[in-house]
Amino acid sequence: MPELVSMRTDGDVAVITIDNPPVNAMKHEVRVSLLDLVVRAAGDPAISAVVIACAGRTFVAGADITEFGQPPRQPTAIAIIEAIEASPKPVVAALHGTPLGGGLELALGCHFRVAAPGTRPGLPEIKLGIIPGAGGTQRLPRLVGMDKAMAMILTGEPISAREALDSGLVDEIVEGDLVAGAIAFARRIVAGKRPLGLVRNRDEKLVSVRDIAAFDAAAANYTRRAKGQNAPAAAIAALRGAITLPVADALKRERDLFLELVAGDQSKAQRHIFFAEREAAKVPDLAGVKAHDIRKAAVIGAGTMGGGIAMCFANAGIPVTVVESDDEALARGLDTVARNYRNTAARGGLAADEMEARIRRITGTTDLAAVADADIVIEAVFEEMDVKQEVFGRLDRIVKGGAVIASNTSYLDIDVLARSTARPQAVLGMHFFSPANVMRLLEVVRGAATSPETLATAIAVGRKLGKVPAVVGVCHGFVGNRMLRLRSIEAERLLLEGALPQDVDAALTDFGFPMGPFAMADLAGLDVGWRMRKAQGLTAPIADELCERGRYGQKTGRGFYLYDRGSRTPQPDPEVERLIVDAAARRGLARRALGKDEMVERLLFPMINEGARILREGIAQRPGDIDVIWVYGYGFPVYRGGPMHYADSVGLRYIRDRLAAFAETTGDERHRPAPLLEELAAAGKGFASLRG
Ligand code: 3H9
Repeated sequence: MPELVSMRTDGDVAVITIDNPPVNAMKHEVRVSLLDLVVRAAGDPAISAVVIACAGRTFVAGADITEFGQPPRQPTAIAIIEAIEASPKPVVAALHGTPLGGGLELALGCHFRVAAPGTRPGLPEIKLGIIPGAGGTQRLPRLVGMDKAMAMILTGEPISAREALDSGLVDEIVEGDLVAGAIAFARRIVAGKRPLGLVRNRDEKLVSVRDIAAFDAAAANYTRRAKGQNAPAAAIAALRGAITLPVADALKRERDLFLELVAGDQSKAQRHIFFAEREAAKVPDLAGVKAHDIRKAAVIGAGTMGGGIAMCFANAGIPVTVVESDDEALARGLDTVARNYRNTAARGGLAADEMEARIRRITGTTDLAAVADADIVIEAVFEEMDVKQEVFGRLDRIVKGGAVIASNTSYLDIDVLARSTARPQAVLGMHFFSPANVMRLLEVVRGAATSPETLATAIAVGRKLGKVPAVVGVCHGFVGNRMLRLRSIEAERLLLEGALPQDVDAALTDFGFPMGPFAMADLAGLDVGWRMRKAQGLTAPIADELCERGRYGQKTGRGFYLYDRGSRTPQPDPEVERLIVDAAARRGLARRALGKDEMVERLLFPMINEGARILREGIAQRPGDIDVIWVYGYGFPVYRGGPMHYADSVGLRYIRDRLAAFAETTGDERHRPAPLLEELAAAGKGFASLRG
């Protein structure tokens, strides 16, 4: 086995190589060896410069996240950076891949940085609910300026190699052999006797931001969007230190803030999602199964979902044919897609030539025969079983052998659809979320007959489209919508019991959801849910009555709320209040004041209970899969880790007892604690204990 960290010499240049696949995370053993070799090279009279490089696909992509939550072990990354800074010889970081987090901080501690083209450096700690903890908030603004550093640290997004060069983050882009280029660079430094300034002591880019008011105004742009989260405010506090404190004090402050966050619940929840996201697409019996190559795709239906799905393929560089039944609907769908692209380009999110290329990758037709050579066909027609069955039957006669035939249905039975074809093994569900080109979740629905190759291909395609695929089984509404249904029922009940739409929505937005259920329903269009309920023989007392009055939500200017012309801001409507009060009176219900905490429990605990049933039925493989589905598809606050992780943090005994109490008062059998929840609560365990 190769050593985790090794050193070789090239003349008088020492090359230290880290080799800890897959991403060269700086686990404890790596830190021990790296420190040892840095000190050795610094003290070796035969060595005049040092290069730190990595084997494999990337320079160090950060601290080893699995070590967080355990007591810190010496040496920390800080000790290594201090040893580098104390080195009398130039230390050059040779960057490639994704130098992230602690990896980039290590590079920032070096005297110089060179990078391969295509390198994408960044400080993504904020996505894990923490801040850089090894000097990133101090050294990065000193190199690239405060504005850019703030953007990188507060969004967590990496930058390109070009931007890194232009902003001063790296000193040179090396074409060709990176390590050879880094060695040559180091030799030039030695030969030119360039002084070894430390990044921590550079101040020239901070002089202009001593204006605290301007700093605070820029910071507010980021923290405003981060309600409820601790890390963004901490990141700002640490960055502020760069312009208000001596560097040693600012570094200490950053470290204290980092340690506090890393020990906190929010980071724990976000780390859970980081790993759950990667696990959700893993299916034990798929090991070794090869996904088919996807070179050409087809989407049936040019409506909102169909158009959005086509954009996903076009964005990923895959040509896609969109099929509609008539010319007018096709033109409307393609126009919407083109408008979406133009809007993105106008906002600066896409270069004009790239926009054109993406639009060109989408071809429209009314001839279903055009999908004959597609490697994957995704059906996104009207949500009705007979319509879809008919489409599947026709596709079966046209689509080439070996292609995947997927349905974007959000609740219909995939097995019934599969039986409309003579190749049920090629059929599965690929449930995108609206807007499909934006939302990251992809529920991949495995039917009873779906073959391993079909499933592996759908997962691989999902990844290629930049989605987070989560594999689920067949049941009405799959995982996400099946749980959502419980929440919707409860939200309506709360109205009858005494709340108003704005109260219920505020309870959930305060909890951290971007939107409450009623504002969300207005946005989606109340008629959509109404039609689905009617098809399934279901009712929703208030929503149904609003629809009967022609109040379909934002599109009609009235729904659960009122909307001023052209506005998307919901305003409470006295007519809705009267409607609710009357509906409650007709049912003989005495309305009462409901507290926010009570509403949150009433909305979320029945969903968690349903999650327990879903797990017992094997519809979801793991609790983390349900969490990923809710975070990426339904806006569950990531810093609470998804419903099942949240349930564990609240305690399953408490949830069981509350559900039992709800069942007594509502008489709703679905509130009875699910057997799995009962068992875990009785054993004093959480859902996390179900992991193998
Ligand atoms: C930090 O550095 C704090 C410092 O400021 C303070 C102290 C120094 N640790 O994503 P992939 C695993 S915080 C442990 O599928 P890709 C991952 O779970 C850290 N494991 O590959 C997966 O395992 P498996 C800041 C890690 O090519 C495998 O590697 N850094 C880590 O699509 C492959 O990952 C970050 O937040 C890690 N740091 O994407 C970077 N990273 O195969 C987090 C990955 O068993 N990582 N794994 O499922 C990423 O963003 C992506 O993994 C990366 C590669 C872009 C690097």
